[in-house]
Amino acid sequence: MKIIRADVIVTCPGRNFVTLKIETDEGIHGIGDATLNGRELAVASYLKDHVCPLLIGRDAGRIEDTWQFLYKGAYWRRGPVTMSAIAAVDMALWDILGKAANMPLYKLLGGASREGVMVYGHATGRDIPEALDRYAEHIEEGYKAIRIQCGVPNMRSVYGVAKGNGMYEPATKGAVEEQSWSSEKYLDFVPKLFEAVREKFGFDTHLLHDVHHRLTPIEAARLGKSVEPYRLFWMEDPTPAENQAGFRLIREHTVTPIAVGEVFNSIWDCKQLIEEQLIDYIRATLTHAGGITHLKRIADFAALYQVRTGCHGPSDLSPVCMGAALHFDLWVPNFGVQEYMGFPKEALEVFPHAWSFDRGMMHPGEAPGHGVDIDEKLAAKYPYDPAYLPVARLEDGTLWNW
Ligand code: EZ4
Ligand code: CO
Repeated sequence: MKIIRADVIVTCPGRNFVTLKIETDEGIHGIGDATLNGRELAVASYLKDHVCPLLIGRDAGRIEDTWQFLYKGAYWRRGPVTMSAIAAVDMALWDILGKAANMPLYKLLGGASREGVMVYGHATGRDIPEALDRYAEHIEEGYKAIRIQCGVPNMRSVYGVAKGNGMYEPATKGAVEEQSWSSEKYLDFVPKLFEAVREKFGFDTHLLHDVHHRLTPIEAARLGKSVEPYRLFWMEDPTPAENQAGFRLIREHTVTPIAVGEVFNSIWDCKQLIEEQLIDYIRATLTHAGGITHLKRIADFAALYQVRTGCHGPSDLSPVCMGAALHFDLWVPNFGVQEYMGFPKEALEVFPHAWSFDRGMMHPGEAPGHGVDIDEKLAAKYPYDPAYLPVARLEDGTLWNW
């Protein structure tokens, strides 16, 4: 089966998504997600201008060889743009293989390791009472794992809190939003949030929290230690992870589990973190970390060290990534949890999908391939709408980690 066409579709049904569609001479097509929030057109161009022409005439079934060809053949290895582009090709080819075999992707990977995929939702509030209300709603909906984020008193803005009553969306149109940050205020406040959750709801739900790279290693160590009585499922991205050895400092001081890696794009970003058992969950995703072929490699390596998966699943990864991720999650033996933020209604219409949600558990469905398609006519109605992720500044104006 030969590849005869490869097209990039950029669409904004509620938010921007980049999709690669690969067609074969046997009439089977597959799609892959290539969305890199705030830098979408760089990946679209990488695919359109540099990768699509190379795909024409290739055997659609040689997935591993195509991955190696695009990775090694670029000479310039790794990086989010390159790896998201390779991921989209990889996802589309696995989709084609599944359709050709008339099998859902999870069966091709080795079959289901569990009945369903535990996902965590986001409970966010401007203050503790509001955050607790959202937490209660998630319990009502059946969620077994819930992330909580909350406004910090006397801080102008904070990560992860929805602006109105709608969905949380960090990217803004036009200018880059400048947020303010104080590690001192946050560190004083956030243990009270977890205390309130455990006091009100007990320990029956998994409690998660995203620090979003804001602390230094020693501050993260202090946070982890101070919240041990609330038994977090994980504390996510406590400090930026370019320096993997920095996590030793956190690990020496606390047993609060650590999840890292939503911005990672290759196994090399987490090699030391995993090998030295400095983390408990690896958050690398299909779209940003080289697709199924590469995430499989990361997960298998992580399994040797009892590190489990916790794939990133924000609304800025498309429903295509969500579908493929659920197949991956259903199979991967060392599964931990999957993030699920939900999608704008228009996005769910543009991407017809086989996956389903039921009381905090998801299933990829039984459709051949990854089970997600794109309605190109509908997609064309939502033209690209540039948006940027925010930045964070300390109260004296110093640019910080967002
Ligand atoms: O801020 O995907 O855990 N989830 C997150 C996300 C990220 C966005 C950035 O595009 O940290 O909400
Ligand atoms: Co995060």
